[in-house]
Amino acid sequence: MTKKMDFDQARERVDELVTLLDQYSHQYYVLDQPTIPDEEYDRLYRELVELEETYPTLVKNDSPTQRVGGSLLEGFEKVEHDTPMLSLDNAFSKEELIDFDRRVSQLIERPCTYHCELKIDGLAVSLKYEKGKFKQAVTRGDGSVGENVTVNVKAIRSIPLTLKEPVTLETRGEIYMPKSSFVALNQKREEQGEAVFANPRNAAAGTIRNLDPKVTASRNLSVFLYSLAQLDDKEIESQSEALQLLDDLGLKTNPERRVFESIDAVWAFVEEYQEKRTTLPYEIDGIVIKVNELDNQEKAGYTVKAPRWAIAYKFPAEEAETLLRSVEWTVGRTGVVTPTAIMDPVQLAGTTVQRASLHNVDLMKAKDIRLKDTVVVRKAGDIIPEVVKVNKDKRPEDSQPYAYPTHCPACQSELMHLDDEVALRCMNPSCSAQAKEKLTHFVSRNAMNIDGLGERIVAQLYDQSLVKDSADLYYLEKEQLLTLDKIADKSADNMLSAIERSKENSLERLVFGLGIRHVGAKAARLLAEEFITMEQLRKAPKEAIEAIEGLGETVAESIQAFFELEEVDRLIQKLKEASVNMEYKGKRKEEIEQVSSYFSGKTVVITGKLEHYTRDELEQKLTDLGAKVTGSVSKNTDYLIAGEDAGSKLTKAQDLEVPVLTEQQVLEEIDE
Ligand code: 0OX
Repeated sequence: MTKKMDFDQARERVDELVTLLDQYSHQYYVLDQPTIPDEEYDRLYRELVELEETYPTLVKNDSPTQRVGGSLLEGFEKVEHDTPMLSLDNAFSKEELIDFDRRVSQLIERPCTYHCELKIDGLAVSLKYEKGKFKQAVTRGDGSVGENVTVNVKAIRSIPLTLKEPVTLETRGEIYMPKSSFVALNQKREEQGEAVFANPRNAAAGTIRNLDPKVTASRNLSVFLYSLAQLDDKEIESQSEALQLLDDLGLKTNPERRVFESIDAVWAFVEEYQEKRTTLPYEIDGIVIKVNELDNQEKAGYTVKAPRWAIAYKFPAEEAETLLRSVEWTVGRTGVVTPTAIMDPVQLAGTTVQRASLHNVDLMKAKDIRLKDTVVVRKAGDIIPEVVKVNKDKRPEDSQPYAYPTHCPACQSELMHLDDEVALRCMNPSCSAQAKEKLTHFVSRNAMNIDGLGERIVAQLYDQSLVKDSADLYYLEKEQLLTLDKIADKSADNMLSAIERSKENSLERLVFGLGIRHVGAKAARLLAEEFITMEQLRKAPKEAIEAIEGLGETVAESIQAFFELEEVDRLIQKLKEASVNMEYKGKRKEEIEQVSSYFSGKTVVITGKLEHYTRDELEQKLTDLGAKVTGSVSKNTDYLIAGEDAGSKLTKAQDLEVPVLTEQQVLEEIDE
C-alpha cells in the first residue's frame, strides 16, 4: 500500500498513525486499559516505520519510533532546577501526624482539607513540556541541580511525547519499576551471572542513569506525576485539581488518592494502604499528606528544605513470617560467635530471604527464639534481613528452649559469655576459625589488598599448615601453592606477585590488617599519619593516642594491650624480616592541612559501586584533599558520593538534603 502513496498521502497517513499510536499507548501505559490487541498495535507501528523509511523527511520528533536513541550517551549534563525540588518531612506515628495537623492549624485558617497520595518508592524527576511537546527530564539530584536524563526518559512509554493540549509546563513525579518487572529483571541478571539490584528503586535509578538508552527502553519503567507548576491560562486552586489537569493532559498520575477533612480520616487512609501495600503492583514506602488548597499551601509556607504544608508518613519496614529451620554459628576473627537464622525462603521487600541475622546470643535469649518457631523477619536499613520477633501463637506444642552452644563450633574449646558482653566468645588464641578469619582480614581489600587470596584459599593454606599467621604468607613458595586445590601455574604466579606487591603497602594497611580490636581502617589511618612508623606506634604513650581527634581511650588501651603481647612482637619481627614495609607513605598531616580544595574540612560519605576508583583509593584521595570520610549520613554530612546502586544512604542523604555527588563529579573536582 505504501508504495502507491504519493508524498502528501504519506504525510497524512504518518500524522494519522502517530495520533492513533499515541492514543493506544495512552490507553495501555497511562490508563492501564488496552483497547486494541497488541498485534494490531504492532501492525500500525510497522506501517509507520515503513513509511518513515520511505520518506525520512516525515519522521517527526515525537513519533513513537523515536523514543529510543541509537547511540550511547557520554554522560549526563548538570541542570539547575527552576525552583528547588524539595523533600518532605517525615512522620512515623499517628501522634506525629496529629502534631502536623496542629502545626497546620496554627499556620492557616480552617477549613482546610488534606490530599492523600501514595508515597511511591522510586526516583524523583522533573519533566518539562513546551507547547505540548516533551522537552526535558531532569533528576532531583541534590534538589538544586540534577542530571539531564531526557534521552532515557523519552524511552519510558507512559511518558507522552505530546500532550493533549499545547501547553508549556513543568511537572514532577516519581519514576519507578513495577515489582514484577524488578523480579523478572533480577532473575535474568542472575541467570546471566550479573549483579542483582537490591530493590526496585535502585533498579529504576540504575536504569535511568545507564548510558545506553536501549537499556531504559528494554526495562519496564513507569511514572506517577504528583505536582504541576501553575499554568497561566488555567485556574488551579488545589492539588486535586492539579492532578485532574495532569490526567486531562494525558500525563500519568496515581489513581489511589483521596481528599479528607480531618486527620482521623487521613489516619484511616494510612491504615487502609498499609494493609493494601503488598498487593499493589509497585512499591510504596508511605503516604504523602498535603494541604489541598493552594492558597492554604501558600499561607503555610516552607522551611529551607521542605514545605510546611506536606508530610510523608513512612510505613514501618515491611515484614514477613517464615519458619526457623536451624541456627548457624560462626566464629569471627576476635572469637565472637554469632548466630544466623536459616529459614524457609520467603519474599521480603522484593527479594527472597533465607538467612537473617540473629545478632547475638543475648538478643536471641531475650526474644526466646526456638527452632521450628515462626519468626518475623524484616530488612534493617532496607538491606540486611534480621529476625525481629517470634510469632508465639504459631509455636509448636513440643517446642523446647533453644540449646545454646557451649563449645566453639571450630575448635571445640569452651565458649565464654563475658559479663560486659552480649556475645558468646571463643577464648582459644589458636582457634582455627579465628586464625582463618584473621588471615582473611589481613589479605582483604581494605587491609593488605592481596588479590586472589580469598576465604577459600586462605582456609586451604591454613588447613594444610602452609600458613599459620599472616607473616607466613610472605614465606610461601610456588610449589606449595601448586599443591592447593584448583590452583594452576598462572594463578600461583599471580598470587605470589600480589603478595610481593603488598610488601610495599603504606603502614595504615598493615595496622588495619593486624586486626587490633577497635582499630578499623579509619583509626589505622589516623594512627599511621600520626606516628609514621610501626616502631613509633608501638612505643606511643596512651595519651598521645587519645589526643588524636576521632580516637579515644578504648582504642588507646586496645593498642597498648596488643603491643604488650609477646606473639605480636614475634609476628612483627617476622614481617619485618620478610621486608614488609612499616612506614606511612601517604601525605603527612602538615601537608594535608595546607591543601585547600573543594573537600577541605568537609565531611563526606561514600556509598554504592564505584567505577573509577576502589572505595579505598577514593577515601585516601579525599582524605589527602582534607576531607573527613565517615560511614553514615547525618545532618553533619557535607556530601554523599553515590556510585551505582546506592541504597539507603542515598535515600537518607536526599531526605536530609545532603548534596549528592556522582563519581564523575568527584573526579572533576579532584582534577581541579
Ligand atoms: C512520592 C511523592 C513525593 C515533593 C515536595 C513537595 C511535595 N514519592 O510519591 N513527593 C511528593 O510531593 C512533595 N508527593 C509524592 N506523592
